[in-house]
Amino acid sequence: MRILPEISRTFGEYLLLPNLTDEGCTPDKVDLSAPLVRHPVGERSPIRIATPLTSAIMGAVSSPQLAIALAQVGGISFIHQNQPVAEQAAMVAAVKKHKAGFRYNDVNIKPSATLEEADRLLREHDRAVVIVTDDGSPSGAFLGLITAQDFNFHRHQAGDTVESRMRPVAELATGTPGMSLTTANSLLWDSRQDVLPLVGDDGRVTALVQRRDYELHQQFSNESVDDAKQFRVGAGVNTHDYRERIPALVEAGADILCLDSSDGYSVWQKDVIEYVRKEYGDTVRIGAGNVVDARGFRYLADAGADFVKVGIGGGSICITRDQKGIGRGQASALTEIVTERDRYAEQTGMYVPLCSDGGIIHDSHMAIAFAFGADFLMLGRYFARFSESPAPQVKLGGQIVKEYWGEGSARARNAARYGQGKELAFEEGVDGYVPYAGSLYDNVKVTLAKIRSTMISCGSVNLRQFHESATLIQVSQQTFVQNSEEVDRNDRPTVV
Ligand code: RVP
Repeated sequence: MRILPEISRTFGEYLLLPNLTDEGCTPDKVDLSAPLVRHPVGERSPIRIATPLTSAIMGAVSSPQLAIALAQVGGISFIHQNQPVAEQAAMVAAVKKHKAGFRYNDVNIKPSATLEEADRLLREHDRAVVIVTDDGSPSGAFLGLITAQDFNFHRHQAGDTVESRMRPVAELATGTPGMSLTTANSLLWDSRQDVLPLVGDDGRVTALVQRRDYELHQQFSNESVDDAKQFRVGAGVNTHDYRERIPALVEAGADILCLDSSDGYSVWQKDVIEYVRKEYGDTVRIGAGNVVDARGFRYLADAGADFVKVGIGGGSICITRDQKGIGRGQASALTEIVTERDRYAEQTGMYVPLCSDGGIIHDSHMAIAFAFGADFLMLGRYFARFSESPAPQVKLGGQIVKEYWGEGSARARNAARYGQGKELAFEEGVDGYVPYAGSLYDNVKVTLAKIRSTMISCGSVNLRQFHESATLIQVSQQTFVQNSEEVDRNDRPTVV
């Protein structure tokens, strides 16, 4: 037995002291971009994100809808693994297909179909246009386009054919496969169409360029996209069915994987990383965790993890510390592991990014986590409150709330995450509510403005600088207790 000579501390126990703010230090100059995966010191990480926020690997948090919204504002989501392989892969594929400079032609209809069917397709797929092909399949011959503006059920019968209202190919501008996105966008705007189909010599549509995608790109210039301009998305994996799950996720287009475990300091995680390296080399990226000390970090970094996730027991819905007596204050865990990350970089020449996972209650805690040296954050409660999260929205005592449950709760029963075998013998999380907070776009904008403002006060225009120059001070016990009581009243999930 050994007892560490320190106290386990959380973010709320610290404040930042300002540093000199000079002329070059203005909010518009702050670069919040962060490396997502390991890279040689001095080189650029192969995957960077403009917004250093990721959404938790949780059923209540990361859906395709949330993943798309988060990628649009520059972050990345991790689709949860507590579901059958095919369902998780379908969620990943849904994100990858949603938007691209060149989008897949995936919503098609036959000319003989009814307007009612066209209307249903437009709504179900949230599209402005359905592509009409001779057999109604993506590989059929291109005949025309039908949009919501082409018919109105006050003027047209639901049973009228698509052919009676579609805009036929002869009247449409089209592009050719292989043309650049810039040329395609110019054609699109000149034609005043909502969509430009790229049509091959065989008369089939190979891809679409949509006006809406162009507008979104202008609005969110920080999007997380891959080389094909498709949104980036991550996916959780476990140490049990990885031989089946990982190939399916890779096939679905996942940009990055992450081992999902409450305790990642295990030989099982090393086995999974070795499997990935053997099967895919560096073409598949995988993060590992969670750990709370230097030994755990080094073990996973040596095993080849692309990033390491820090945090045990700090999640807002987590009761692991009560149930198992295991965990560590997030501030203490980060302090030790950040030192080890930097030592590891010096010794090996390899920088392994750190993700601080859980325990962010106020936006100010995000700045504190970065000040401690985190490269990027993973958040559950924060994202669960938004309209894009998959959790049901309900009214409770006159207040609108969203349901939010832990992966170790009886509701999620994510036994693989908690190493409890096939069934959860005891709970490690609660099932509760969080106040509904509106759209992700609006909230992330405000949160990032706060982080930028903190960094400006601390004289930093990028995270690396902030890591190096931030000065933290511990608050008194009395201040901490007062803050915690306030947090309990206002922000923590209300347990059912
Ligand atoms: P928070 O952002 O404080 O809500 O924490 C989210 C994190 O909590 C997740 O990313 C995960 O690491 C952890 N978690 C998820 N479920 C549970 C649980 O049931 N104990 N904990």
